[in-house]
Amino acid sequence: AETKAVAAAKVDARADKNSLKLDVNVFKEKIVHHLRCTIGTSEKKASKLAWWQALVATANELIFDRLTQTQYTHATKDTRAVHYLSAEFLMGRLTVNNLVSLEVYNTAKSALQELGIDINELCEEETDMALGNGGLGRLAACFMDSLATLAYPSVGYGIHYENGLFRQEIREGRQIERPDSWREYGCPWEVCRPESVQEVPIGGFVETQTAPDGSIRKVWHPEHMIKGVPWDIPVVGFRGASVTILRLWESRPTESFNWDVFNAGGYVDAQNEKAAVETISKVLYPNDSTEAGKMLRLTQQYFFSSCSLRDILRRYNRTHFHDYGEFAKKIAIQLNDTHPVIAIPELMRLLVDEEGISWDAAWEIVTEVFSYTNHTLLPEALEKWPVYIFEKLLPRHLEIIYEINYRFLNEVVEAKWSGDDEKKRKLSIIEEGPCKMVRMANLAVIASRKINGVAEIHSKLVRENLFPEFSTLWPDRFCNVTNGVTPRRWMLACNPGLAELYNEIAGKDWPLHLDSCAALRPYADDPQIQKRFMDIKFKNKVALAAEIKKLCGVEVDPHAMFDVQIKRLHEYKRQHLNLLYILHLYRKLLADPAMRIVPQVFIFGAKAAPAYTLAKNIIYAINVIGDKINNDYRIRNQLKVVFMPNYRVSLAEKIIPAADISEQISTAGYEASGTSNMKFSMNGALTLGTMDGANIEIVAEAGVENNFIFGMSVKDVQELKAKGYNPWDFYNSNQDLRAVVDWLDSDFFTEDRQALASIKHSLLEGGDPYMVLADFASYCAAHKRAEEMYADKARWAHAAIMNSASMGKFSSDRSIEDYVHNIWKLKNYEIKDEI
Ligand code: GL4
Repeated sequence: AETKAVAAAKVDARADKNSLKLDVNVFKEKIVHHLRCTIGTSEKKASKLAWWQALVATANELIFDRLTQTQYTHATKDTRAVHYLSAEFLMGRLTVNNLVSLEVYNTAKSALQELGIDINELCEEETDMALGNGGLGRLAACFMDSLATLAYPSVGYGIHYENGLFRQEIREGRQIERPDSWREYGCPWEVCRPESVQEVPIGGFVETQTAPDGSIRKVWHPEHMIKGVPWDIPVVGFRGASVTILRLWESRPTESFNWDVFNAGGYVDAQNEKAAVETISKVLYPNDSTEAGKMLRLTQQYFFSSCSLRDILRRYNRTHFHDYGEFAKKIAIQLNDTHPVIAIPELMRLLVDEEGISWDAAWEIVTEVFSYTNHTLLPEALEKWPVYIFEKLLPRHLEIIYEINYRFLNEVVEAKWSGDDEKKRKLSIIEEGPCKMVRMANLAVIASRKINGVAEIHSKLVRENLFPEFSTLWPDRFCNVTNGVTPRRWMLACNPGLAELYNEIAGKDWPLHLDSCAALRPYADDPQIQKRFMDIKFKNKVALAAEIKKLCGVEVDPHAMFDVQIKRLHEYKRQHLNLLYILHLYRKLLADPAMRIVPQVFIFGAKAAPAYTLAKNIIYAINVIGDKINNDYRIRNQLKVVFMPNYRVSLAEKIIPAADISEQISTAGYEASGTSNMKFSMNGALTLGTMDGANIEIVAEAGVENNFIFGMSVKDVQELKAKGYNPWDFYNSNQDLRAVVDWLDSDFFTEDRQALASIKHSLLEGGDPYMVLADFASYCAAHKRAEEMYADKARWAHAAIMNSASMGKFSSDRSIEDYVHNIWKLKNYEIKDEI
């Protein structure tokens, strides 16, 4: 029974919490209290960083209480939960979002103001959590936000990278990579959980033991044990609906680590081995949609998958005492791409070798529990691991994979296509050849209950082009879940002006029911609303112009059309197509000095994988061409080109609300979904794009007439490829195109003409793999339409409003509901203040 003192303390705590939410004075006192008692400084001395830390400590009072309530509810109800395994979570900054979700942003802002501090400046102190490369990692972060908001029992599992995606500096136009030590001085949002440490074996050999009864047992004698230390980052649902945990594993040497070496006086050697283990969670691989194929990468994948599974088993067994009869009822595991697919043989191993369950029973559990999301069709992204690496790191897992494969080929494939060795060769988990490989995607499909793509067109291509035989075999396993993004971060928090407009028109619940933004559509032609909407945009453009001045030293006019392409640099995304158009405009302006165009600012942000030379040359080209154009008085400021360095989540939050045009110009069939396309539309930018990925669904909602669609369709691309694509045909027959391509091979822009010429080379001799030249003419025509519409202010405002007000479908809440209903089968629970 609760003592009176405890009951009274609870009442106090609750009253405390409420006053903290509502009362500026109480909030002020709390911040100062934390500044003094948590951070250990005073108002006079405190740096901005210290003030920010005190602000976070104050928010954490509310967050941890909600977390406790959430976990209590889920534990007492013994809920079914989803476990989202992802090598990447691109969380960005948390402060504004958490304050908004806790509904204390305005209280905090006023409290700080009274203390003489600008909340915006404090929030700039936070380093982005950049534990991901791009869309795939950011999607995982949006999903965490929605899971918490919809209060579904869930855990995100990933890697606690010491260094996230590299910081990009631009020196003389070139990308330089710098380490991103985001938590060098600690991160106040994360909590270490020593009580949940795991130990993971690796390396060594497998011994086959035969029991007296003739039965065979496999015993793995690992070479090393790695300690996994969990760090928890609470994710706050909107209005505190629930608090979900993102659990990230850090690798450390075990206590017993190399005790022998140590005792033998090998202090230095022992330190080396220690460093080797710590390397596992040291750094995020900076490749988006290319596999690294390195031993360390597989070690990372195995390390975090194994720690996560052990954590899941530990929690399950707290109430089920090693009776696995209920396991598949309580547990769903989502594999975010092939990165965590090693979890499949690992769960088999844990169940069969360590828990003593029969193979068949274990396989039944495994195939009930796992589902797999595919995020790309690019062949260079489909992970394959050399068998020899497996033999070295995970010998027992390799045996299990062979067993899964043997049963699959001889039972399933044989039953369907008896005697068809070609089918077996194609569907096998093992790719034969001089270097035998393990195909992780095949393993994922064979073991998963559901396999989904991330947009309608992509899911169709997953079925028809990537896994045609598998989808014949198991048609019901394949499905689509179109991506979404959280409107809390990507509208409410980053675009307060627009949020206020929706509050008035759609009511304050629109961030929970994005469909309700459609209430703005009837006003799309109302001059007053148009003015209001475009004034909000203009204000955002003024703010971005200031940021551009600060970061790039370039003056841009906020009245100009802001045309934005921000995403990873990759040939399939075709930043160089954009660049060719810029050259084309520039050339026209130089040829006719009297010409007047709609003033335009082309804004780029992109990181290139450090080893991707052509991508780095494209960054260089954007910078040197931009430099030339920006300083050419002859064109009278009608054209500006800026490359904003170190593109990341927090920069996207400043750029997107200020965009007029969203460039989504991938070769059709290559961009699985795209997610920034959704963010831009929500914020009233018009899409200039191809019929690819989610663009197709976006324009279906917002109206093709309100966007600028161009270029080949997926079918066109396939047909042209089949017929034999020759870029020279386009080069030779289009004078404008030839002129700009040739311009790249000149010393007009830079002494280092090689770098720019390499782009021309890839487009001609290189065969133009992404058909840039084939889409050039149509791309120019789309720009022309955009320029014409921009000149008609009312028409433009109409289109901008229609885009913003039609994005209900692209809330990540809808995506999560799709996952829940079609795949995870979860129930959510209201989280009350119970404990
Ligand atoms: C990606 C896709 O390239 C991107 O289109 C998609 O939106 C994202 C999330 O599903 O996943 N796949 C890889 S790999 N990186 C991505 O960003």
